Amino acid sequence: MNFKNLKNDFKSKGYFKILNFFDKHTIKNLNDEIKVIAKEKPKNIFFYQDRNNLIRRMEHFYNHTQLLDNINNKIQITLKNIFDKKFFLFKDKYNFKPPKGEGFFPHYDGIFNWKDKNGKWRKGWHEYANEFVNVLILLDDFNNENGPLEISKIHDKSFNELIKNTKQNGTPDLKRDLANICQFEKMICPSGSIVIFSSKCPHQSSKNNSDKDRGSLYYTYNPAIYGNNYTNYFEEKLSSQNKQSKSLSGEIN
Ligand SMILES: O=C(O)CCC(=O)C(=O)O
Repeated sequence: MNFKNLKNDFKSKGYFKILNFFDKHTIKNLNDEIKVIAKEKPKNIFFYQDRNNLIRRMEHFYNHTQLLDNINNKIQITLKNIFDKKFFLFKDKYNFKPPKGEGFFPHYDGIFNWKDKNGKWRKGWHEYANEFVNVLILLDDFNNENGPLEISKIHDKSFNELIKNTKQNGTPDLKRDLANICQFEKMICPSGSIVIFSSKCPHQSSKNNSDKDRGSLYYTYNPAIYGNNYTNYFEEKLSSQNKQSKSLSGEIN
């Protein structure tokens, strides 16, 4: 792995992929553990459904098993090697994409306004930090049929500028005319690969048109200079008055 090249790719495009970062045995164990969690639905793990009542997401689980925690530790070390600075885990999510599971409209991550429990308007994720790095761990192969993640070049601007590019409806979805001029690259990679991308990269995906589940694990980090926000973020998300579900709102194609 050439850390310098990866850092340069991130600087110019806002994303890069590392193929086969985790071995197949680890991926199988992860898939098995996630199946058990999804079945047992522990109380402190949060589950979200789409408008077709399919379970599409779970959050707040990284310390539920030793393996999930080890994955986080390994990624933190890798981020430090690539970016020469320490990162804290900001949030974790697992996206379920069953056959016919809908895609995601083009969006940034964390660029939306939300009302806190006292009725005060707050600035998306940027209440907690000004830089976020998403790490996607592919738990299944991503191919043309199963609605792979698609990423476009970073819009490296401030929250106040980026929010003007969004629909400003409580989601970070991009305005249609802007989304139309983004050039999205499909992340076609084998399971075990990881994709590292800035939250300021527009990204989208289409419906899962295959007959198999497609799972993806996302760990999002902020540089350590912004502190450890994991607990605070989830507490405030739960008590937020903004109940608009981020992007589980419809297929795009
Ligand atoms: O898993 C996908 O299809 C895309 C996920 C995504 O864009 C998100 O969760 O922000």
